[in-house]
Parts: sequence; C-alpha cells; structure tokens
Amino acid sequence: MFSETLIELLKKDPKICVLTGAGVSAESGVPTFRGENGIWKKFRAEELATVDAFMSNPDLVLAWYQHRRDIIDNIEPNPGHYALAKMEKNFSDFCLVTQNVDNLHENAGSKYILEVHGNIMKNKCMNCNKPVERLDFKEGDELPECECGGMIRPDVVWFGEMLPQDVFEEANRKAFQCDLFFSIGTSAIVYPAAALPITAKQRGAYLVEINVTETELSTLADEVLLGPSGEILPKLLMTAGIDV
Ligand code: BV8
Ligand code: ZN
Repeated sequence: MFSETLIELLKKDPKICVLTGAGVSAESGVPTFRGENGIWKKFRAEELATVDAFMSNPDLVLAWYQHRRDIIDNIEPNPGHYALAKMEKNFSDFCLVTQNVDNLHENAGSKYILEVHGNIMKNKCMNCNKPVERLDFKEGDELPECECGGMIRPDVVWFGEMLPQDVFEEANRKAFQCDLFFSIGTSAIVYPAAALPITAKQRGAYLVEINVTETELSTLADEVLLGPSGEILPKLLMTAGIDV
C-alpha cells in the first residue's frame, strides 16, 4: 500500500508538514463541506461563511455555527487525529496546518497546530476584536454584543477575508522547507491554504495525498493513498515502525 520511498523517507526523521481538511474529521461525524452530506449542500458557502451574510442575516449565520458547535461538542477525535498527534511526538520537525475549525486535533493531543481558518469555539468582537469565549446562541436570541457595542462573531476566516497573517506565514515557511508534505482529507480548492502543498512540491518535497477520492492535487502528488485517513494513517505509522 505504501511505497518503499515513503517508508524509507519516514525512517530518516524528515521535516514534515501536514495540511488537513474536513475529511480528517469526517470519521468523527463532522459533515464535510462539499461531500455528499456536506454542510454546504444545504447552504451555499456564500450564504453563510461571509461577512455580508453575517451582516444581512446574523441570526442564520450564528445559528449555523451553533449547530456545528453542538455537533462538535458530542464527537471524539478519530484514529487519524491521534496518529497525527503521535507523529508530532516522533519527528523532530513536524508542523500540522489545519483548515478545520473543529478543535479535534487539539482534543487528540496535537500541540503545535496552525489553524489557518480559525477556530469555531472562539469568537470575537467585530469592532474591537476582543476575544469572547464560548457563545451559545439559539435563533431568536438577542444578538450577542460586546461591551463596546460591537457585534460578536465566530473567530473563523470567512470567504473574502484574509487568513491570520502570522499563522499563514509560518505555515508557508514550513511548506517551503519541508522534506515531506501530507495533504489529508481536503479537496484542495480553497486558497490560499490549497497553495501550501504546491509550494512544498515546487521546493522539492515528497508530496503525499490521503483522501477517499482523487482531487485537483492528485496529479501533482508523488503518492496518492486512497482511503479513509482514520485507517491509512495508523497503518502508515505501523509500517514505518512508529507505534500508534
Ligand atoms: C481570501 C472557515 C482574499 C469558516 C473556510 C471566487 C469567489 C469568492 C472567493 C474566491 C473565488 N475564487 C477564489 C476565491 C478565494 C476563496 C476560495 O479559495 N474559494 C474557493 C471555494 C474557490 N478563498 C477565500 O476567500 C480565502 N480568503 O482569498 O481572501 C483576500 C486577500 C487579501 C486581502 C483580503 C482578502 C478565505 C478562505 C477561507 C474560507 N473559510 N472555513 C467555516 O468553517 O465556516 S473554508 C472551508 O473550506 C473550511 O475551512 C474547509 O476546511 C475548507 C476547505 O474545504 P475542505 O476542508 O477541503 O473540505 P471539503 O468538504 O471541500 O473536502 C473534504 C475532502 O475530504 C474531500 O476531498 C473528501 O473526498 C475527503 N474525505 C472525506 N472523507 C474522508 C476524506 N478524506 C480522508 N478520509 C476520509 N474519511
Ligand atoms: Zn468590542
């Protein structure tokens, strides 16, 4: 299932950079964005994950995020998350970049995580940027407001918004200098995060994709491992002699 090249490379303590997307959380029960049960299916991304959508329909957007938090509150990381936390302990230069906002990598024990699209458990004031912890909102509730009078929103990156500069710059630096890049559970179409595996490949890294289907990135990858990340990652570590 795994190439000799990949197994040999893993034995040399390579610099590793990983990009994860919604597919890594699918086996935990978090609906993906564009899959058959993808969240976007009920709503178009433009309707919900944008500033305009929030300003024109804050109730709907806040209720949608609450719905997603409610799902996330009742699920556990899966073996794919745990395998990535294990990798962090077994390699001296390991960077986990995630597009996921669901906190599952942290719950699985990963320590150093670059959350390039923010975190759904965090909120902030649109006016003064003051962080606001847990927000429980039901449709019809008063809209949450900051002491400064600003509206409170989820601290995630919406379409058309910039990614957190320092976080993305660090992710880019890691992609630039890594020997081995894993693109796991992502359709690799949302930029600029989707540029990271391309940067790594251009810089000479060995590019591995783990997904249940081929994506736009598959033709560029050195190795495409087709299957659920929750099964493939533990098997990969076992084959490379890293106990999971
Ligand atoms: C920016 C946070 C500019 C919020 C998200 C045209 C119109 C408008 C915008 C654009 C446009 N063209 C390009 C753009 C830019 C846009 C973009 O790339 N759009 C795409 C859709 C074309 N990008 C942006 O707007 C970004 N900002 O460009 O700003 C700018 C520049 C300077 C100054 C000012 C502004 C911001 C993008 C971030 C948007 N926020 N999420 C929230 O979560 O609510 S994006 C959202 O998509 C999630 O973060 C998600 O992670 C991300 C990517 O999706 P995936 O994770 O890949 O999930 P998906 O469902 O697509 O795929 C799942 C995959 O898993 C599938 O391949 C499936 O096969 C696989 N899978 C399923 N099960 C498993 C599995 N794999 C393994 N194992 C399994 N078991
Ligand atoms: Zn404020």
